[in-house]
Amino acid sequence: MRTQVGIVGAGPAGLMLSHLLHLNGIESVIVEERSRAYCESRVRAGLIEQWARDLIVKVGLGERLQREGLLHQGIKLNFGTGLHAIDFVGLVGRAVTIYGQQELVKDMMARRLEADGGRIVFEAEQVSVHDLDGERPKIRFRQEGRPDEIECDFIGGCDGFHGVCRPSIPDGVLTLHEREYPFAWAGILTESPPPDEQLIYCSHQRGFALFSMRSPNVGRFYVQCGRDESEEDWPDERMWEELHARLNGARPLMQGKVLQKLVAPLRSFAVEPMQFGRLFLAGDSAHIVPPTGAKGMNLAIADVLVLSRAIAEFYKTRRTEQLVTYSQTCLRRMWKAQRFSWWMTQMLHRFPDESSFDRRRREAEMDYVTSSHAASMTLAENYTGLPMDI
Ligand code: FAS
Ligand code: PHB
Repeated sequence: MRTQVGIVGAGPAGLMLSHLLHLNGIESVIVEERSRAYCESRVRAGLIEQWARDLIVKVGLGERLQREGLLHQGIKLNFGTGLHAIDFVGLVGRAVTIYGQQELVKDMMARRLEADGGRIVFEAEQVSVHDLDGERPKIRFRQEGRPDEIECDFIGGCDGFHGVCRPSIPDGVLTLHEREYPFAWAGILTESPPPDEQLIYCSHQRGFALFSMRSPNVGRFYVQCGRDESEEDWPDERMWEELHARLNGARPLMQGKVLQKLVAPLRSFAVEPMQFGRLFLAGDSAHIVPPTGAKGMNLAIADVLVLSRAIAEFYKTRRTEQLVTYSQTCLRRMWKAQRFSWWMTQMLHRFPDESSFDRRRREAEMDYVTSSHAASMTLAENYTGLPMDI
């Protein structure tokens, strides 16, 4: 099979890249190891930055998001002295949107496959990439036991943290940066109304907690837990007990049926450069941020916006400037998102070896962020998404 751009992975990065290329008249084929149903049911991100929302609407993917997404004008921090609102619109004139990642994936799948007749190879096995530093890179895979190959001009490595694209880059090319946090998040999706119409980030001596949502009747709640704990360690009773304790009576919390549960370790990870030959890494395949800043999916969309423009320039003019600067352009934004995500994580979580000095310092930081106009503006500016020309 031959196409212009071969893409590995049908997550937010791969699907958005394929769509943006299509809008530029560029052909692409996505190779995905899972089934369509699995990709559309994977519960992950839930928060979309202002520019990303505007882009999704602008490129014709926002019809359902505009109808069902929840527009949030701010968040609340809950610590020692109670609930503190951060008014994004008042501070920086921007908001965020709560809309499940799997809902966005469903919308993008429907557009690619049904509306635009795009190609996605699902349940591909033994996927591998080849000839990355040549003019004709290739994606090889097996489907229903039969070997197949896609020859292309460029490969979009959108296969997430555990994919094959990044590890296919020869040793010595990439520089890895990593920070593992001594805790994880235990999260539930539950048929109960969130305790507030806005997200509540809690910093409590028992640890961090987050009260997010997917709709006015479906809550998405997380608690900080031990890095080596698993879902089995978090039976529903214990989850609700900790959620009540860490909300600390700031709002009433109604319990409901737990629909889904996961435990996810927190890490900060990044590779430089995000490109090798004709392979361009985008999204979680190149960088992971702790979810405290809600940046992961937004960064994936930012990467492929830059990549789609660079590839469109190449096909229009054969000029390669934007392809050459792809990595440094994305890294600049990614490191600011890494900084903000680390900062939110260190301010709101209790570190196991934390001294009383560190605890008091964190409390002073939360007090400063919620009582200083300048400091809350900085949080609002980063949380709602640093500007991106769409
Ligand atoms: P993805 O991992 O989503 O997609 C990669 C795709 O590649 C998958 O479909 C996978 O099946 C496929 N694949 C993997 N290996 C393959 C192979 N060998 N061959 C073919 N296909 C392969 N981000 C936010 O912005 N906001 C949030 O609120 C937020 N909350 C989060 C909560 C949790 C618990 C977690 C775990 C993450 C959260 N994130 C959040 C981050 C998350 O959303 C990721 O950043 C986002 O999924 C990244 O998208 P992709 O880069 O497309 O990678
Ligand atoms: C979510 O809704 O899943 C969510 C929201 C904000 C975060 C992390 C996760 O910081």
